[in-house]
Amino acid sequence: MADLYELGELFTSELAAVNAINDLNDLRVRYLGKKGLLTQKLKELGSLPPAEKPARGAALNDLKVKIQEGIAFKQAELTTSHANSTSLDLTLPGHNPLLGRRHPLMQVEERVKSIFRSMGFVVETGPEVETPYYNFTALNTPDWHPARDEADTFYLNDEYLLRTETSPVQIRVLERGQLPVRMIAPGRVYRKDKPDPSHFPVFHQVEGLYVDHGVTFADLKGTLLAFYRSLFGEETRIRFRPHFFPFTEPSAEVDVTCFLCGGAGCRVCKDKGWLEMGGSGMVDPKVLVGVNIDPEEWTGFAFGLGIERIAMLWYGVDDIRLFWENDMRFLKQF
Ligand code: 2NL
Repeated sequence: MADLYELGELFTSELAAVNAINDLNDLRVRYLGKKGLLTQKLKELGSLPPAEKPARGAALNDLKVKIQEGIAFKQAELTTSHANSTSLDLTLPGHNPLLGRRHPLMQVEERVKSIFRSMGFVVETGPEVETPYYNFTALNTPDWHPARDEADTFYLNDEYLLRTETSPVQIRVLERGQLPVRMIAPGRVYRKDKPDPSHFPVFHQVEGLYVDHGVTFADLKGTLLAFYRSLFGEETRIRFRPHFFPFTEPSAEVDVTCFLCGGAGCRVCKDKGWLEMGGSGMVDPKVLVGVNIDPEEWTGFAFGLGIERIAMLWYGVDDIRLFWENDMRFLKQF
């Protein structure tokens, strides 16, 4: 039976070398065709002495099954897997999947949050759909104030509006009655502004609030100075210009020395040397009374800054609408 063993081995090695359907068909004919190698052995069976026939017949049948199965298996392999029928072409250009990254506005927001966290501020969030009470009344904004006008604020109905600042988050935190409070509230805010290079009806703010025993304007100045030095560099200076907000008294706008020229004047600061950064002030006692906090016992400072403004100055983006177009050519640059 050694000849059958050798035929089986020959088949196995020939089958392994087959890589195309045509070659497989040739192989099938070579073994199982009318004049095939196995077919000849089967024909010879008849001329054997009767005593040898059963064992020889069984061995031939085993080999036939092995060859048929081998061919069927190879055929399935060749017809289902292209990788096995075509060789790997290493000269083809590779796939180049796009790498995701954070939106530039979120990169700036993360930087701002991280600096304030390092100074002990807790990040708080709240609803973007608000009530006129949390958005205006609790912030000492009178009924007649133009900010309440339908021309400036998105009202959903008589009861609800899209928040115009993140201050309502701070009111909700103060309402919990757990003092002191040292928090920032980042998030989207909405105003009915016609889109132009510096306006868009949705944008991002970070507001900060610190209420404790004996908080003064000096704490406000020191906190914002430390923040802007961390953000723009340790040489940065700041200045406060008197202003008015319904929710703070006194109030001030904050300027920082230009991070590009350091105050000498350049294209970033439009030759002014200073960049306007946002508003701030001491929390108006009326706001504290409104959330059941005694202004004789507690005082606080608050501030607000715009994320788009920082991102546009920092990255040199001259049109705020670019942040909302989600054009990959723009977003890839950050
Ligand atoms: C700006 C002005 C400001 C505040 C926001 C605030 C919040 C509470 C109480 C008092 Cl709960 N004030 N927020 C105060 C001053 C200015 O934002 O120019 N934002 C970009």
